[in-house]
Amino acid sequence: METDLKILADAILEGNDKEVELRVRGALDAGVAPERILAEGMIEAMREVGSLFEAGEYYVPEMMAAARAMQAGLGILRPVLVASGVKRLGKVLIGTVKGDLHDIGKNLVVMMLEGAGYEVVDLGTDVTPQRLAAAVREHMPQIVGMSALLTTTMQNMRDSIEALEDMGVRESVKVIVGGAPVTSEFAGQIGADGYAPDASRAVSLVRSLI
Ligand code: B1M
Repeated sequence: METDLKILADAILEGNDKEVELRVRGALDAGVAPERILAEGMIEAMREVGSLFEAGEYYVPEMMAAARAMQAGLGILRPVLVASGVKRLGKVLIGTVKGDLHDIGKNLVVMMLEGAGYEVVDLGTDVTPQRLAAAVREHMPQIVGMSALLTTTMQNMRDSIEALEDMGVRESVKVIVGGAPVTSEFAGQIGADGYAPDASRAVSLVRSLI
């Protein structure tokens, strides 16, 4: 099975979305746990994509192809991870911060939260602080989640928290943050209520905060 997950990872690296779909289906049919397919086949591959980009062996087009292939695989995993008909445990509003277009990690957090029974309002990517604050007013969630993948855009998390304060809604929500460059120290510095390093721990964090 390790070999199959390696073939899946290679298909993501090659940006071969059809092969990715085939391999994810195959692994599910063979009884491999979806969490394992995600962690060992797919997330691992994206880590490798990042290393190849850093090494100058991959450029943006390759990164985009890999991301597309990853999304294709997630499309197959989604119904398996997201349990249907579960009683909603609370509402989470989430988005990738202003200036940032990375959404694979955020989408995973959304899927895991939905799978755990939370209602999720997903604002997508490049969410300005003002849009976030207005959406909190409109949807009145218990939790606001922000994702950032760039060291430059993670600074916008602070601005977003300030926008929540300016709009008078900061006290009504708990703010959680995550994304590759984000740390719990950073979360503390910007006044967030919590940090999670990955999607499953984002679920535990939400559970502990609601
Ligand atoms: Co970009 N990119 N990218 N990229 N990209 C990174 C982030 C980078 C680290 C690559 C590298 O140099 N090694 C680097 C950032 C460097 C830095 O800031 N220090 C980088 C760069 C430089 C860029 C551009 C500037 C490149 C350019 O144009 N020259 C550009 C910026 C565009 C923009 O946003 N304005 C860019 C563009 C892109 C693509 C569009 C091509 C594509 C994104 C496609 C998409 O998302 N739809 C892309 C990709 C794919 C990556 C890498 C390779 C993979 C990201 C990913 O999906 N990882 C990435 C390298 C890397 O991260 N190793 C890279 C898999 C995903 C499951 O993990 O997102 O970390 P992650 O999410 C995890 C956790 O972080 C956590 O849970 C998730 C699941 O476990 N988590 C949360 C995430 N959000 C959370 C929120 C929470 C809690 C947990 O609570 C709310």
